[in-house]
Amino acid sequence: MNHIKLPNYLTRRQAIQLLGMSSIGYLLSSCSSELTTKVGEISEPLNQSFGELLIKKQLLIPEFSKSAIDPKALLINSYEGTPEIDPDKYRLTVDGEVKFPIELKLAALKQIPPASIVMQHVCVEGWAAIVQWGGVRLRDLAKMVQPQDSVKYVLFESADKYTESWDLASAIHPQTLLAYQMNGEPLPDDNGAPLRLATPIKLGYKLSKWVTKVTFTSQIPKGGKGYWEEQGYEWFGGI
Ligand SMILES: Nc1nc2c(c(=O)[nH]1)N[C@H]1C(S)=C(S)[C@@H](COP(=O)(O)O)O[C@H]1N2
Ligand SMILES: [Mo]
Repeated sequence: MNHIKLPNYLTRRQAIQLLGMSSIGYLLSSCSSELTTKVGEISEPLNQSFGELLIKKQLLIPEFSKSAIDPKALLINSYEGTPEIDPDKYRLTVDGEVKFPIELKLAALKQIPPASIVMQHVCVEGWAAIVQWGGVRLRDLAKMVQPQDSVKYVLFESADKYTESWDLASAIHPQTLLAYQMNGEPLPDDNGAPLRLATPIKLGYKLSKWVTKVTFTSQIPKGGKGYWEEQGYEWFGGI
């Protein structure tokens, strides 16, 4: 709409109505100060502290029914094969800008009240599958370590050196899990045992398998956006 000359007595909003543009079209094409406000609203959770986000009602994605689960549809997608992890020696580190960093054994993780979700896993390579995941809510781990107000992002490290970085709001969404169980069974090694990310709000490549470390931080380090993101995949990776 920047190429179209509009009478300058019209406000931008009236002009948009005249041109019949949707607000999203407006959002994408406008360069007014209203745009800054709108983008600000969209990225607002990034500026919200852990405490605020915890009490904020986050939109829940409807679950699929158990009968929709299709185990064969879930393909294995690993950039470098399955790493060997001794479950007895395994520890999950949760650290960063937090009040109480922790290291948890699997047995300790399994003492946290579990959550389950039946969701669609979507891989950008062109396949999708309905899967049930069971495990701990990442928000419950966050409550344990208590991120400081400076925190905006969460970094994930995996045993195969895969890395991920997320916005805090998505990480502590009530449906975001660190799963140790899949389709009613213990999580198979190839699918990320002993612990992997699962959530209906992010694409497959955001869902790190074999997670060993979760770091709450105010900054994503240079080169640390994520394994695929550093090669050009979109960072937010929302569904
Ligand atoms: N550590 C690690 N996590 C990973 C990957 C990987 O290569 N390494 N691949 C990602 C991609 S692209 C997808 S689609 C899913 C696949 O999960 P699945 O193998 O359990 O189907 O894992 C994601 N998490
Ligand atoms: Mo993927």
